Amino acid sequence: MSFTIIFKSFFTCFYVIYFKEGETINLKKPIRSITMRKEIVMCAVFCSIIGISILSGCTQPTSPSGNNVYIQNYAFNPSTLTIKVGDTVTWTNKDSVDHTVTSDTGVFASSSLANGQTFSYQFTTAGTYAYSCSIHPTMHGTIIVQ
Ligand SMILES: [Cu+2]
Repeated sequence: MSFTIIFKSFFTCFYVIYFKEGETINLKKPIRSITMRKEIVMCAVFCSIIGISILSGCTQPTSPSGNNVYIQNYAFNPSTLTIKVGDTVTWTNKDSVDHTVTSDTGVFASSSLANGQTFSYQFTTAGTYAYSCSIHPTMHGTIIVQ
């Protein structure tokens, strides 16, 4: 899907240039004009940037695999994670701002996590553990230990 968008943008642009020049699309035809070549290169770069921007805007954050929680876009992802007794959960801060992983009932508490930093906690008792970020109290997550 990603490459399709970039490819489409590029060829739409390519088509516009050819159309503007009063020619039809013929990819086998050599591009003689240096100005046109420059234009096309610029266009390709521009379209790639646009394509990538659209993509990054459209891409929903994907949930990490295993007993991992990503802290991204001011949210815990997944917000609810179900694990087994004895499992260790690792939180990774993917945001550029600091966050914490703080149990609502005082069971665990991380220090302030900068971008790329992680916090792990092993759950040895079954139950439902609600937690939040102490810096941003609107950020909530739940670990269900079965
Ligand atoms: Cu936070």
